[in-house]
Amino acid sequence: MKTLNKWALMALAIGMAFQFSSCDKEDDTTTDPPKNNDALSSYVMAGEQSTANADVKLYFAENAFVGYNNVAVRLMEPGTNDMIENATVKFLPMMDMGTMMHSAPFSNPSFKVDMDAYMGSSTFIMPSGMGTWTFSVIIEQTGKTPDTATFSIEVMAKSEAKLFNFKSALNDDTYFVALKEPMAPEVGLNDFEVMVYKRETMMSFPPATDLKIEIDPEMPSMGHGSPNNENPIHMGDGLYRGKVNFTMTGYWKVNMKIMDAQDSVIKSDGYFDITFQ
Ligand SMILES: [Cu+2]
Repeated sequence: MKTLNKWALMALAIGMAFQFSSCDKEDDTTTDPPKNNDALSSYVMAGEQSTANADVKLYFAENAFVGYNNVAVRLMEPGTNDMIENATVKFLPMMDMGTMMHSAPFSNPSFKVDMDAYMGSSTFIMPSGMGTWTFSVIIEQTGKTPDTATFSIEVMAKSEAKLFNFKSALNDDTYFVALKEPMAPEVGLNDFEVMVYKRETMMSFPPATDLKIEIDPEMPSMGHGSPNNENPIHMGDGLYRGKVNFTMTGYWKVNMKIMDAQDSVIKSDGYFDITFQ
């Protein structure tokens, strides 16, 4: 794969050099990237499989982990490099724990031209080891029988948790909170984004869209917080976006208080640990 990319890049570079020298005054912006290029080059391929109607490639933004994962799928006509761009693609993550099975929060993908791929998400709620994960890609194409490609995947837990769950202080409702941003924190104001899902059943985890969240970052080792934070507000589909201000590098604990639509506190001591240098 690496070698292939290198050769592809080299071929591209040679092609561009040739174009440059052979045209005296074309505009110097490059042309659109070729189809099947490397918009997913930073992604990790988790597997490839052929179904009756498609060759399926599954990618994660990085090795699958407990938390919010960006997921990409490419579909090719069987045995070719011809991209299928107009299918309806659905996901189904599933964990088999021996005595029981459960799914996870996810969002079905849609085709994104700039990525040449179907882009969606999956929020894994447990690491492999406590059971085994599969990730199914369901493909529907007009006039064809629906196809499913099921991949075995490994889900690891990061050393600093990117997900916590809690039971409401008011009832038995269980929620999952996944940190989406910052993934590469910097000193200063960072986007702070979490996805919140409610567990309806072991197979259904819809977005929680009516919560209020307050954040309060602190540096426990130094006993200070920071000014100018912005509480995350709901943007749609369970995404809450605000700003967190990290005034220096090191270990921060971002405390979270979560309220329901009636302003009753359902979680008073949620938090994410975020360490960066
Ligand atoms: Cu599990």
